[in-house]
Amino acid sequence: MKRFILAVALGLMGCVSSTDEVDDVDTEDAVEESESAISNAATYTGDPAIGRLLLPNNKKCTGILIGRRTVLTAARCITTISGWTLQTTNGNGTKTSSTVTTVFGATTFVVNGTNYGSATSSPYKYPSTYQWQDTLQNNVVVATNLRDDVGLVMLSSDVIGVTPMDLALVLPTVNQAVELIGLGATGKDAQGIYVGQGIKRRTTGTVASLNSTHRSARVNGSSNFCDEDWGGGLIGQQGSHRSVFAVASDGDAACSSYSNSSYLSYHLKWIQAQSAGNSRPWQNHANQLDTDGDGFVAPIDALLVINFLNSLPMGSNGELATIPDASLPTAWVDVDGDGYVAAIDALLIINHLNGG
Ligand SMILES: [Ca+2]
Ligand SMILES: [Ca+2]
Repeated sequence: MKRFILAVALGLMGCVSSTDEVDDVDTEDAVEESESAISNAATYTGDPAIGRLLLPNNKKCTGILIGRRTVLTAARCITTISGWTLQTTNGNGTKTSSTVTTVFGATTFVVNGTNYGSATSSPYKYPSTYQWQDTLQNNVVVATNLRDDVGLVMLSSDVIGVTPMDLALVLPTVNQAVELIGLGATGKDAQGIYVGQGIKRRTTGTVASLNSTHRSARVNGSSNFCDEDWGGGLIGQQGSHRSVFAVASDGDAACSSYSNSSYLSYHLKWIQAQSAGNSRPWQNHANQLDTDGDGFVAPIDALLVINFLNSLPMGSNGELATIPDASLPTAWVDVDGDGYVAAIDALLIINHLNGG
């Protein structure tokens, strides 16, 4: 049955290819804001899907709308940690937690000027045995070992009028150009207190290195993610499509040396499952028919689905895999957003092309 449908799809592809011409126009740069730093930066008005999370106990973070009611953030924003063990000598050493507890309760996502309340459950991706460990140097926290610092806030209702952002399907790469966007602090005042939170800011940088143990990407720079930017986005280009590659996780206390962000392609299956299909990580939210994300619906978008289907091993049901590997698509091939790649995903594009 599957083979028959594919044959039909391929036949239709031939018709479409011969009749449709697609202009080869580069998509314009999606970001035309200044290159200002997150520290002491001008405000950034783009990316309405990136908003502020108001959490219990007056805690605040950044969140990114990735489904109509799914907000991506850092696990550290929606958990509490306790049972600290200090092992220090002359102010140097480690500080290790023993317990991680999910925060339940009133959480508000402020997006595009509107407040949305959350459901009571906030899944996070830390391993169940996770221990948070800070490194102390002269009594100052200078690094953490955050790992899989990925969390979701599920809203009680759909966000209206804001297109969710798309997740990158591939890992970031070293030297990749990225944007750092969040609503955190600009730095510290003379008393050492973080200031300037609550305003969206943007800076740019390049990925300095990847940590495969913590599954994070490091960006060095004198202006960087700062307090309350956690949960913000490390955003770059996958092909010609602007996508969220990683979630802001931690950095140096002065916000002027480095940051680490948990990359997301490893967690797409988890995100799909935890959001009950709401986030649809293998779907292009801006236009689900545009699987390569170049801004046009063209035969190549259907062909990418068909090629991926044909590359699946014998017996595969098309369910998208758990972790990045050779079997994962590098295009947003799940047109209907059900978490599987099937002939229907190609046919939806082909039918659109034939009808238009
Ligand atoms: Ca396309
Ligand atoms: Ca599908």
